[in-house]
Amino acid sequence: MTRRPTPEDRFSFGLWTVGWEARDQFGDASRPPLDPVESVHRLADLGAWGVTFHDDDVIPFGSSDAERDRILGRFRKALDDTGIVVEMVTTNTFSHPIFKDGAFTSNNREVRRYGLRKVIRNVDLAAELGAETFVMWGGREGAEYDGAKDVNAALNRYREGIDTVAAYIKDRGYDMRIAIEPKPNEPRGDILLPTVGHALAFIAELEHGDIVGVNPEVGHEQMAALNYTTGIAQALWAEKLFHIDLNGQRSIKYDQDLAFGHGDLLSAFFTVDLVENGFVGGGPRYDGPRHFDYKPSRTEDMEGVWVSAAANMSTYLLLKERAIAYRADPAVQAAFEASKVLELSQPTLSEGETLADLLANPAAYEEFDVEAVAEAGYAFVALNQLGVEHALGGR
Ligand code: GLT
Ligand code: MN
Ligand code: MN
Repeated sequence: MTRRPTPEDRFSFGLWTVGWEARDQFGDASRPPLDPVESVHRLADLGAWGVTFHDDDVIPFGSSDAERDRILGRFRKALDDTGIVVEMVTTNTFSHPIFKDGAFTSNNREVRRYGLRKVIRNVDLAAELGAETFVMWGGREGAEYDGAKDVNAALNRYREGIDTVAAYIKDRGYDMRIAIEPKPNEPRGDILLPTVGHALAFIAELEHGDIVGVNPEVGHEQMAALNYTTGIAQALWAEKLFHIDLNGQRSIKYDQDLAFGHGDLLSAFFTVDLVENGFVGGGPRYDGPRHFDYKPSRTEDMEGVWVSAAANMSTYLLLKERAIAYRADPAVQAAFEASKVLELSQPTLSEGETLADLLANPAAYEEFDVEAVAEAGYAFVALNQLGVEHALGGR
């Protein structure tokens, strides 16, 4: 790999990423199980800073309390030995068949109550390990058939579930925020809160929405032909970008979870540009972990798993160098000016100007030379070409 990260880069990985045994809908596992303790050590050796996990990634579903304590003891030792932090924890409410119709929105009330208990138990573990973010990916919260789910009731139950967890976090005084991860479909035919926009609208309806934000994943937006960079931009604008899942996706198809940059590379460049440099005209910044949620392809052996983990970080660092050079280039600054990108930060009405003033101003309308202004181009292609040239290392 051409770039080696350090913990200062704050790269983190889900243990389910490198630990994926590559079992898919059509084939058996192509790799052996990976001990989470080994993953922690290998990721630390590669220069990662943190890990994230589902309860079941570390403690197999159904473990006794004694077994759980023993496993967590070993796991904590690996964290202590390597300095790896647990920045985020999430709950598996999708693998076991009990959750086949969802957890918080299952039609079966007993399942919802069980799901809530599983999540709350995991919030305590997350707090013990110092995680600042608690992700909720409701992969099974949805339906295949429109008649099978009362969406009004489902959203009420979703709200009840998340508000209950958020209230618990506050009650216990945990320094933790919830991040909802949207996804349009897969494994359910349709998943509730399918996009960043749906999730933001949902959060606005919560009682404890102040500690609830989003964890958008590159591929999940791109599966729906949406623009990831624009999605996280709106989440930032709403001050709700609590976490990010970086990976790669090549157009509208099943969720590929490719390594970061192995899908739409130019989109990845502008994602890194936004994360590292912020909005061109200033505004809220993302300062959370750079978290990778990818799957080492089924074709890879164990060596390929670690090569792919390093690839995510190397690509990110390369794009970060390019994005910094892009913003620093006087030609790019001039192109922003020529394209009026910076003018968009100016309020449409002047300070103190009222709508009545605008209505009474002939220069704004009656005398405004619509044809002349309409004739001028915005030179966006020239600006974008500078982005492409920087991304390719050509400048
Ligand atoms: C699952 C999903 C991911 C989510 C994880 C968190 S689990 O692998 O595909 O996108 O981030 O629950
Ligand atoms: Mn995914
Ligand atoms: Mn994800």
